[in-house]
Amino acid sequence: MEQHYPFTLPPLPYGYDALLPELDERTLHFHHDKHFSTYVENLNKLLEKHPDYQDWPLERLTGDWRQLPEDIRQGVRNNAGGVANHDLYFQTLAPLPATEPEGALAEAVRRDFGDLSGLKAAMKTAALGQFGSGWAWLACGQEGRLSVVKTANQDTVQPLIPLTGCDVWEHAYYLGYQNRRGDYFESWWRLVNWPQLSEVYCRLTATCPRHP
Ligand code: MN3
Repeated sequence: MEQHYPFTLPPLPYGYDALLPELDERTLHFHHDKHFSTYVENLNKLLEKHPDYQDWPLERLTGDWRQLPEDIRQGVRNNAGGVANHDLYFQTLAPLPATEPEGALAEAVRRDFGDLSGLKAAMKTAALGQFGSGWAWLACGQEGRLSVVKTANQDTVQPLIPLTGCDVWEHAYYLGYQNRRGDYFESWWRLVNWPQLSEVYCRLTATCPRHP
């Protein structure tokens, strides 16, 4: 999200019923229009009285929150993270049918995880192993190295670049799955927009096929 204060809520990139049966309309409505929206509103409220930081892009707020004045430091950490993480979450899901990594990303998955089921297993372990609220991420590091990491609350994976993340806060799945985080993970996995991630990965690593 290339933005600075005042932040605005990006629209859901598909219909509220587009991810059925994996994610239901009510879950998407609450998750996007209430939870995501609240992070945006809270972040704006925090920065309202601090003009010095209003030109900081989101990536700087999430990366450099330690440099902020004490009265807004923790709030910006939580809410700028919430904005960045949810923006990526909704942008990197897509309606069924399920897809798979392509091109350079497919090769990187084989190199770093053996195969797609190896990556899925690592992601599931991270998603189920995150105690309490947080995220499991597929992230890109130096030289395009892929890794799976988990973060607590709304912390980001910086300085790694997140390709996609599974939100394991209960608000992401409780209406549809109650306490069954593993079932939610399986549904989330089927919705990952691999063609889009593949495109992002090849741009990050400058391995895109050249078009004449
Ligand atoms: Mn969430």
